[in-house]
Amino acid sequence: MLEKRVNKMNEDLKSDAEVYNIVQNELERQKSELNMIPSENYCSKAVLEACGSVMNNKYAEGYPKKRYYQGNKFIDDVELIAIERAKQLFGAEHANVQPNSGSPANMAVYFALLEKGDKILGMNLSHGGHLTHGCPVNFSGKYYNFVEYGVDKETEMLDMDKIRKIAEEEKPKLIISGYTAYPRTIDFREFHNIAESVGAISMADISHIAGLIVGNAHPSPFPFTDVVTTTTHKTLRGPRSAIILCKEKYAKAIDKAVFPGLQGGPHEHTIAAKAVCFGEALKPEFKDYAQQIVKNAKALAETLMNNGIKLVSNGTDTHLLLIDLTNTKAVGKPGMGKDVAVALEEAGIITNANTIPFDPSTPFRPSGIRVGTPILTTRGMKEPEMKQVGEYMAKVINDYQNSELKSKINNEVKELCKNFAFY
Ligand code: DSN
Repeated sequence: MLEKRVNKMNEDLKSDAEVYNIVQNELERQKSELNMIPSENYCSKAVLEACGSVMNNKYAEGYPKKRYYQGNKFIDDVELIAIERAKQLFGAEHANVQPNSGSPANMAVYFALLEKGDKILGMNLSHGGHLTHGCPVNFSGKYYNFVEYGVDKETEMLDMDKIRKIAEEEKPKLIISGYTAYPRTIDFREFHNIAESVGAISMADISHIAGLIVGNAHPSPFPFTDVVTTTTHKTLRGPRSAIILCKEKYAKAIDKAVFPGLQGGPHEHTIAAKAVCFGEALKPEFKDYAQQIVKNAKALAETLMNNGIKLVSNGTDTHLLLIDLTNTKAVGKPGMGKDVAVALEEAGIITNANTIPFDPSTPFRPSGIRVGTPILTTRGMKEPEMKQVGEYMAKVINDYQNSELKSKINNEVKELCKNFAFY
């Protein structure tokens, strides 16, 4: 069905042959490769259609019923639906659905609740924190005074006692939980308790696991966490965008920081697509999807570990696995993430190089590979396919310079993908 739609859309796109060909190539790539970047997903046909709808054509600075331009009756309708569905989905008191992406959403929270130079406690970037959680070259690291916690060296997991101690010593104004490369369950309740006990605001950036949270496959940060940000295109399987959810007492400040503080006209076509995404995630079958993502990640983890691949924290509770190549015998040296990610790509398996906790190499030559199961699960793959995919991955990682092997696996991957086409 979508294919027809895409093709129909592409009829008009043919007027620009160069772009048309690129879009067709990308469509084919998405179909024929195993896309395993944990922050990506294939959204539904309905979400894509909303993104490509005439809602694109309207300016709507302001908020529903309080716009600076006329002609926003239907835009208001769709934004109000998006807000109501977001609140219902997460059990949040307030939702701002206008942030264009995850980084501006986090920026809006800092702008709303902090002064320049205020202290924020966040996760060390090489242990899984996001750029906007204090990277020195990002606005966050430049404008705020970040102090950090990390994972325990032995378990490679969060140690809440240590985090509490740091919070008590540092007395930050904001404490951030939620990560881009942490495969284990996050104790949001304890994070909030720690924040409350030191007089800080608790913030959870649940971008990676939002879909798992609404699908009851990971504990929720609601209703206790003060502010929650999330992108909408990862496990939540919506359009490329973000939202902010918060307690009512922070609503005014958050709204003001998003508009007029940071953004102008909201992208109402994306807001329409977010409304569709939240509607889909409210359906009972989304819970099955979210839970299957985790089952698939666990099956993949087991196969990899059985084949001599070392995983950070020796497993996963989520959609994400982090491979430690320094402790994987066949590679066994620092800084090989990119080489192995390229080898996997040559075999039709798309992942990304990533730092691992206490990485002996640099962020430019990290020692890990980050892998996730949201897209393969969207395509309908289950545990047996994860075992197969894990075998493919292990073979490539354990013999990453073998061109013949990579080409053979690439052909097998293409065959596997034919049985699980989504678009
Ligand atoms: N780029 C996202 C990720 O891959 O996790 C975070 O912004």
